[in-house]
Amino acid sequence: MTQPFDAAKASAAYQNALEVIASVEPTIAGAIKAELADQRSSLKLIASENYASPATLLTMGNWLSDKYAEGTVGHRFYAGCQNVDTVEQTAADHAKALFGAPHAYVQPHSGIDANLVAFWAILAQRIESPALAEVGAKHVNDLSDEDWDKLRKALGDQRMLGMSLDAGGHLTHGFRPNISGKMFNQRSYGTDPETGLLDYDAVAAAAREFKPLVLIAGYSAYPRKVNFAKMREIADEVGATLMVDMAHFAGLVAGKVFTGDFDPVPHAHVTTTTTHKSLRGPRGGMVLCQPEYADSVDRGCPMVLGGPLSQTMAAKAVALAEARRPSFQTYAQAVADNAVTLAEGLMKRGVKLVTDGTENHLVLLDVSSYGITGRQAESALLDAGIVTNRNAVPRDANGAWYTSGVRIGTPALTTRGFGADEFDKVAELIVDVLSATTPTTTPAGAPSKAKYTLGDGVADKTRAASAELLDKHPLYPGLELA
Ligand code: DSN
Repeated sequence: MTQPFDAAKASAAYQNALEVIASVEPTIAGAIKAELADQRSSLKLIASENYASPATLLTMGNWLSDKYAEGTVGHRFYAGCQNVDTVEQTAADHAKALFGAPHAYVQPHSGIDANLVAFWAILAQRIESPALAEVGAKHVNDLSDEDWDKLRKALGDQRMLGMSLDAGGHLTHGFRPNISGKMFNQRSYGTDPETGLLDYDAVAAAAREFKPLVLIAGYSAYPRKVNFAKMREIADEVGATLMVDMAHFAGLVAGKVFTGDFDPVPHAHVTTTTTHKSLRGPRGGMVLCQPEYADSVDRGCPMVLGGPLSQTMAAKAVALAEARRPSFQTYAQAVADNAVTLAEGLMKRGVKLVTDGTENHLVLLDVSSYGITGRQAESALLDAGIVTNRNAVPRDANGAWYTSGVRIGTPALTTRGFGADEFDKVAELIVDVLSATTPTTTPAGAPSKAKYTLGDGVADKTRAASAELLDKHPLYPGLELA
């Protein structure tokens, strides 16, 4: 399911590029080659990773990188931006067409940056403060530095309601380690303690009580669909702006797996995403929004972003063009189908999954029944060549560092062409490793949360079985480097 490409041309392009790089700094050329070898030889199951196409990757290595272009299309703070205008407009046009969005802003350098742009736009658009009238301004965007001093005090206590971290929410949804937790007074909604599912009545009750300015929907570790029509009803009832962070599942939206009530774009006032996860583009971010937020969103640079990375915007345009092809819908459906196969394969072998299944691209394993932490599971799986990441489960007794969970996603291996048979085998390999992992004992006699032993020969046996699967579905087939 890799995006089709001309292997001979891609091989020549990369080989020549590496030789040019090696003539200046061979260590870097070596690291680039080694990364391809590593990616080819491991079972990549990190839910937020993927493999972009050679066309997308090659688009990032060129002279577009040398151009400054702060501002927006047709309104730049530098001369000579006509080609960057073409790039940015093309990417935005593809994004609008792909997602059916009235407006798209493709400059954010990452998901966090996209969220910052969105937060700024919502504050700028929504704040009605006596301080504005006091200084004779209609809009936050019109304030002078002096006005800001007054307004900062009057803006206090803006509220944000988002999913709790242990239910699968994201740090940028109002949590303290991120600026969003400082800009906003945050409250979280969790999931039902019995089912692990989002309880919309509980979200509505929290919204009625808390009256947030921003209701955030979206997640990085919740294995289910979200009904965005219901979330919008809740937002409307309490006068909140609905912001959806679809970073994880943008590929499922683009590929029409999530439609109707489950497609965030028509329901949210502002939708943010990264472009490199299930969407399979270059590393970066993007904001889609309703027309009334467009002017503030377009002020993202220089309000909260540095100058646009034109080479990355160009690669976004290429990846979005790929995602508009029918083959991407086949890919997205396979990502979701493979997640179901993986979930069933794990559950039939006795693994406990949060929510007892999946409706998207990821599954969240609760590994506590193996007597190990998420950290031990993550490390033991890595020893065996299976790349995952530990993740808290709801109400996690081991906290956010050691955790009791492991998050596993299907986008990357689906790009390699893995199907139901392969994902069932992957489930078997994961269970073999977890079953053979035992915590060591601390000097005080308690089980360690970090150290472990893995049964003799399990890592080698798993690597050999993985290699068979990986050989059957090579990454970038036909791409050869000397
Ligand atoms: N780091 C991304 C993830 O792995 O989900 C989200 O920020």
